[in-house]
Amino acid sequence: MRFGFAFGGHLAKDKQICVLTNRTASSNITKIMKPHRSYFLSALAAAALCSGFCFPGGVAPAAEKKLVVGFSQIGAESAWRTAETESIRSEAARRGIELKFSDAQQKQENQIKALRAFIAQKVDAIILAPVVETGWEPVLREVKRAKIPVVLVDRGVTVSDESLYATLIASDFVQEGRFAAQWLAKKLKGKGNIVELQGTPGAAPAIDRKKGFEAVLVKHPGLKIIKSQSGDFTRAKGKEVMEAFLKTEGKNIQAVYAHNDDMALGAIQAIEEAGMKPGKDILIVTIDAIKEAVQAVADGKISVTVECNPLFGPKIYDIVEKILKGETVPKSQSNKDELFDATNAAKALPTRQY
Ligand code: GYE
Repeated sequence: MRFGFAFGGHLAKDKQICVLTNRTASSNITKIMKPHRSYFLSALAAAALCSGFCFPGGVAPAAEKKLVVGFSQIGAESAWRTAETESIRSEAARRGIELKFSDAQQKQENQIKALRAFIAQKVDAIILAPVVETGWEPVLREVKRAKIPVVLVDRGVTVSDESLYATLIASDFVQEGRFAAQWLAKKLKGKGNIVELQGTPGAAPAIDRKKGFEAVLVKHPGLKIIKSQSGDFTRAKGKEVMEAFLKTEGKNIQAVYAHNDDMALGAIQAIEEAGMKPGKDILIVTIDAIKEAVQAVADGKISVTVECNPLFGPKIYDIVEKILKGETVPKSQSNKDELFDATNAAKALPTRQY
């Protein structure tokens, strides 16, 4: 007698095993299903079903247990993040995975609470988009003790023990910052005053995008960041901070470096309201490549937007499923991203997915 068991809606054909009695079933299964509870429960349920009534020479119906994943999302501060949420939610639905979604409204304390709730709910895996880099060790230790694997998405954490998470999937933020600076240095011929709109303080993309940008600036002493402040990755804050920059520096500003498109779009409004032309009087370089920003590049208002792909859904569940099967996955994986300027923005627009 053989049976298959279903995992996240997919039948794991390679895990078909012979079940003679309930006892042998359990012992076989324990070996094969390690290290995760969900496999174990699915298989036990299937074994119980089979011991009650077996189909002579046939295949017993598969016992299904839906894979349950908790997703602690940062918030909805940018169009990029909304696209990421949508990708992770829709792919869960497509695969028949039950997704427990929690929106932290940009607060780490809410994410810590969400993680504890996921432990109590005994989810099979946790996806965490950490708002800031530090302060995660205690709660990640609790998750580890509960034997729940954690997949970090889009932002990294700083921990002394890397076994506290299974893997990180993100973009290379330092490289994004470098690309933006290289493009600007070339355009301004190594000379000019820049104002910087930083992301959320303490967030990996804010730290690394600054680092990458400044690493290039060191080679161009004529290029200077004259003002730098956080706009929290939001359009409203980006506009507000840019208004303040314009008040104190005005025509002294040659370029804006925004850590994301939403802040750049806010800055455009501020520049226009001050009676200046974005893209002419003041150049704008930014990161994310959301559709609206690529459109602004095509319209000549943004000079360049460096892509940072938020469509993690398919990749993330491939990884979660691998981890739950006990397969090894790389500790970190980064996306391959492009850059959009006047040479390719208009052409790219019809196929932009976010
Ligand atoms: O650039 C920004 C968002 O963490 C990479 O967060 C992400 C950043 C993205 O709010 O738009």
